[in-house]
Amino acid sequence: MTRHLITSALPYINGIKHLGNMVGSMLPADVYARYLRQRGHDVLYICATDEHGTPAELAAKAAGLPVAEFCARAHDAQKAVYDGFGLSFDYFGRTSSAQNIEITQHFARQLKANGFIEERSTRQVYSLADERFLPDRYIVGTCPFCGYEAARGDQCENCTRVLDPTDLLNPRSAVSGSTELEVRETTHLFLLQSKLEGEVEAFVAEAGKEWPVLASSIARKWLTEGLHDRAITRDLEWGVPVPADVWPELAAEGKVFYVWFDAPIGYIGATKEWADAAGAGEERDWRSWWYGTDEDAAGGVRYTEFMAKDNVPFHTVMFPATELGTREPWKKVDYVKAFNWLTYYGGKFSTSQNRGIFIDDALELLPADYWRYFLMASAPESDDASFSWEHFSAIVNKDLADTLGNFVNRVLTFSRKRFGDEVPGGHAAGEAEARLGAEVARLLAEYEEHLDALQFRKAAFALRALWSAGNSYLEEKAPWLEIKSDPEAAALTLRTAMNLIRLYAVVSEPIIPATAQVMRSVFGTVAADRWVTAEQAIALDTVPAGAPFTVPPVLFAKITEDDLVAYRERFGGAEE
Ligand code: B3M
Ligand code: ZN
Repeated sequence: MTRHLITSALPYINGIKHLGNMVGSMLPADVYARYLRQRGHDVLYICATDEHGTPAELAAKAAGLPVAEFCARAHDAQKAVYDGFGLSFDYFGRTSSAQNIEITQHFARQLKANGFIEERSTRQVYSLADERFLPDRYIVGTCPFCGYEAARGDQCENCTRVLDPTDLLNPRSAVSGSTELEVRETTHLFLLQSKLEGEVEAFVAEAGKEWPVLASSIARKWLTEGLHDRAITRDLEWGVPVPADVWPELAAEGKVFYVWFDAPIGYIGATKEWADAAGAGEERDWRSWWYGTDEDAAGGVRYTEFMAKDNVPFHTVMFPATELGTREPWKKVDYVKAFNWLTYYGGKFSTSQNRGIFIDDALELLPADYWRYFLMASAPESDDASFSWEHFSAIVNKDLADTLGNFVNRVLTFSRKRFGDEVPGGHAAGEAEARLGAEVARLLAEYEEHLDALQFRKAAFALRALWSAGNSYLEEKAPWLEIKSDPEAAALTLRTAMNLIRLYAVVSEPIIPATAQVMRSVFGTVAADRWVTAEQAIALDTVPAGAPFTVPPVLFAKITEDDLVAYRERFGGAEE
C-alpha cells in the first residue's frame, strides 16, 4: 500500500472562505483522502491556516485586534466551519506555529549555507501618510500586463501574474488610499532562484509529465518567463522572523519572511504539529512523510496537492526551488491537482458587493452534503464553472432528493409496510438481479477510475449513475405490482434494493459522508466501511434476509421556488 500525503492550499486567515475557495482545494482533497482511506491506504491529509503577510495584518486592523489574537480567533472560526463541512483533516494547523517557524528558519539557514540566499539593497515603496513601507497587498494599482485596476502589489488576481509593488501603475496605499508614495532603499534577503532554474526545469519536466495540463502548462509558462531572484523578506510586524544567528542586522530591523516563503513550508510545519499532538503511546513520525528517499521514509510516499490555478506557480516552481536549494531530501510534489474558478452567475464572488456564498452561510442554509455533492458535480476542472441558485436547486432536487433520497425512502418504507422490520427473504436472485449486479460493478469500476484519476466531476456523475441504476431496477421490477401476484418476488426485489442502499452507503461516503453514515445506520453499522469489491457489487448480498433495518428520515429536502426567491434575494442573483 502506498502512503498518501495530501495537502490542500492553505486558506488565508483573513476571513471565512467562499464556495469558490472550497471547490478548488479543501473539498476535493477531502473526497480523495476519504476515498483512499476507505480503500485501505495509509493517508495523511494536512491543511492549516495561512496566517502571515499583509492579508492578516490588514484584516486584524479592520477587526481592531492585535494580529496574534485576530489569527487565533480566526483560526478557530475557520476550523469550526470546516468541521461543519465534513472535512476530514488529519491535522489542521497554523503557519504561525512554533513548528513552522522552526522549520522555515531551518530552510533559510540551509539555503544560505548553500549559496542560494543573499542580501540585496532594494527599492521599496514607502508611504509618507502611513509612515511605512508598503509591501505586497499594502499597495494596489493597475496591472501593467492586463490593465486590471485593483491589482495587488504581489500578484494580479485577474491575469495571475506575479508582480512587484514597483511594477504597478497608478499605485496607492491599501491602508490609507494615499498616493503620496516614494521609493526608498532597504535591504532584503533574496532567494536566488535563477541559480536553481535548471534543476527546477528538470523537476517539472519529469514530475510534470503526470500532472493535468492546467498545472503543467502554468508551470511551463512560468519557467519560460525565466526564474527570477525574488525578495523573500518583508518589513512587517507579523511573520516568521529572520533568524538572528545568520542575519543579526536584518533580524534587529524586524524583518520577517515573505508569506509565500513560509506558507508552503507550513505543510511540513503542520505535519510536525500533527506529530507533536500525538497521544500517549501513539507513534507519529512527521519526518517519514517528508524527509528521506528510502521506501520507509518519504521515498515511499505519494504526495498530492490540491489548489486553484492562481496558486500553481508557487507550488510547482517556487516551493520546489526552495526545497531543492536546501540540498536535503525533502519530499516534493508528485501530483498537482489544479482547478479553474467557480464563478457566481459568471462573475466573481465578492464580499463587498454581497455576491456569492460563504461557507458559514452555506451551512446555515443547508447541510454540508448538499453543497459537497453539488460542488463536486460542478467542479471547475476543464473550464471555469458558474454557480447559480437555479442550477444548484436543479441538481439537489434531481440527483439528491429524487434519485438517491427517494429511492432509499421508497424501498425501506414499502418493505417495512409489507414485510416488517427485517430484510425480506423471497426468491433467490434471478436474471434481472444478475444484470443489475453486472451493471453496478461496471459503474463502480468507472467511479473508481475517475476517483483514482482525480476527475471529480466525472466521479460525481458515475456515482449518480449508480444511484440511477437502483431506480431503473425498481421501475423494471415494480415491487408494488409484484406484491399482488407474487410476494416472494417483491421480497427479492426489496432485498436487492436494500443491498444497493448498503452499497450506496459505502461508496457515497467520500462525497456525502454524513448521508452515507445515515444510510449505514439503516442496517445498524455506523463505522465507515472499507470499499466494496467487484464481487460484492455483482452479488449484492451483503445484507442477508432477516437482518433488521430502520427507516431514516427523508435524506434530502427539495428546494422550493420560494426558497430560490429568498436565496437570490439574500445572496444576490444574476448581475444586471
Ligand atoms: N493562502 C493563497 C490562497 O488562499 C494561499 C495559499 C497558500 S498554500 C501554501 O489562494
Ligand atoms: Zn493582470
